[in-house]
Amino acid sequence: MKEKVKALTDQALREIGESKTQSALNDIRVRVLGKSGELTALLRNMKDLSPEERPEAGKIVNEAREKLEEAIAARLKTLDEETLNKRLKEERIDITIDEKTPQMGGYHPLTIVRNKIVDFFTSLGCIIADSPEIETDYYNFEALNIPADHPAREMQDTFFVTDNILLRSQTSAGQIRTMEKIKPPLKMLSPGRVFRADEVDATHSPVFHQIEGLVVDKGITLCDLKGTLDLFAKQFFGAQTKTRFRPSYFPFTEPSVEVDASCARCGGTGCNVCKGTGWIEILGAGMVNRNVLVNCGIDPDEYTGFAFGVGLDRITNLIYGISDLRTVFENDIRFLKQFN
Ligand code: 2NM
Repeated sequence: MKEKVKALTDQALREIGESKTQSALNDIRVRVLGKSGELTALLRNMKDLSPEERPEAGKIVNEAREKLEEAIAARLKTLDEETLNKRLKEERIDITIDEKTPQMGGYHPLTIVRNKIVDFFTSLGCIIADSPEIETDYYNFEALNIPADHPAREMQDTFFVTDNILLRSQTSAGQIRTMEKIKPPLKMLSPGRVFRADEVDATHSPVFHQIEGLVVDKGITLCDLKGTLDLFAKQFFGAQTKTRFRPSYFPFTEPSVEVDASCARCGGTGCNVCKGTGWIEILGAGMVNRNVLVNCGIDPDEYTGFAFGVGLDRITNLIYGISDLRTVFENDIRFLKQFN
């Protein structure tokens, strides 16, 4: 018995010492110490011994078990350390390796200019109002004092979805919705996408961007319009910028004006940017037509308002000296990168 245990223990100790992996070590443990293991089998053989021999035999087997368990635990610790060291060595981060420079995204030029315009008018107290791109005839035309037989309807070729539903041709459609909801005093700005059935060329696109502003309160006059838009021009084209207001026509404003800014490139002496005139048209504006106010449930004898509309695409091209509108819509990375 004693010899058998010793032989088995020596053999197992040798194997434990030589085991190369945690799983090999576990196999040895199961084979020798497990429920149907070799050492356990020897313990079972005790029934063949005399009662006097049994305690001694039990002691021997238990000592062997303890010895083997200790050896396994020690070997496991060594193997775990070796595994960890191997991983630390293999998975070390090489901080001298070249970094992969991430490609940084940036804002689209239209977004940059829109944000600047939005910032300027919110600083004057305007709220920003969003509204549907798909509109009804009423909000896009009727409420804006453009009745069915009005020549202005022919001026703009509109994308109709049905007889009554269309892609908005101006963001003023949404300003009507806001005036219906919010009673004056009201100061608002509506940046958004608008649609007209134009052929694509260097200055036209069926999808473009408008920013319209609207102020309604008691005692608003053309002076407020002029002061506000003059400040806007100075902010955008430089403090030395002058503005001039030419009479114009829009169905939704009366009187209506076209606003020019002195050319920032030549300072007003005439160059190729301003086509020799010294002036650049930047927006259209006017005093909100009485009929429009009435359509929104606002009393035109109590309240007056001014409104203006800027073509974001045109202004952006002016600011960055972009000569072809198409480059702004194509989203060629080489073009966009220049604005970061
Ligand atoms: C322009 C020019 C002049 C305008 C008018 C309105 C509203 F809703 F109040 F009637 N919003 N925007 C307006 C006035 C737009 O764009 C060239």
